[in-house]
Amino acid sequence: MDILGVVATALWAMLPAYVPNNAAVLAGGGRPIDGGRTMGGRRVLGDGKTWRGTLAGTLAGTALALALSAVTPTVSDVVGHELPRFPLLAGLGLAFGAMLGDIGASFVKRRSGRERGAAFPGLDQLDFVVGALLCAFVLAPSWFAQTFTLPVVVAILLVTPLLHVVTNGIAYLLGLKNEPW
Ligand code: CTP
Ligand code: K
Ligand code: MG
Repeated sequence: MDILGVVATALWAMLPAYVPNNAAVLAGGGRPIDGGRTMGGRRVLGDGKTWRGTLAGTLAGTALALALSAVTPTVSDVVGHELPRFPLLAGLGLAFGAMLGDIGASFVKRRSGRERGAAFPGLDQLDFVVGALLCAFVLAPSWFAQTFTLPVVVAILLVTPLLHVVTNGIAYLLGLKNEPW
């Protein structure tokens, strides 16, 4: 596979993992997952991780995966490269895993004394990637093995932080997010 094919596959396969965090920003609010509980004097997760945001993000990413599957042949023709379809469990794994990774990062941030919204460079850009890949591996192992070859994973790890910085910067400028990360 040439480098464009690798990057196209990486971006396409991760779309269901990119969308959940943004959907959560739009839909978030309401009851926090940790119910306000603390651990060692700090919130377990904080007010930024809500049931509604998590559900909305998971549904949005899963729905996107199903929609992408429907247009995979067309888009593959346009791109000139055979892109993967998403079985339901693959889409669900990527979307829910992205949310879980983000939640895990908030747990780590609170334990390290960072308040809600504080930046944690590196973790902020890759938490959801690690969560999405792990969850997809667990829920759809054979699809995972076919799709995420080593070059594709390397491309994901290189391109995602750039995309994350750009999309969050835009969300901040549009007034949708309180911080540009
Ligand atoms: N959000 C949500 N539920 C989630 C993830 C995000 O409701 N599982 C919403 C919240 O309104 C949150 C916003 O999306 O404030 C931005 O998400 P994020 O930057 O991940 O949260 P922060 O508020 O920055 O909190 P943290 O420091 O814990 O990351
Ligand atoms: K985050
Ligand atoms: Mg934040």
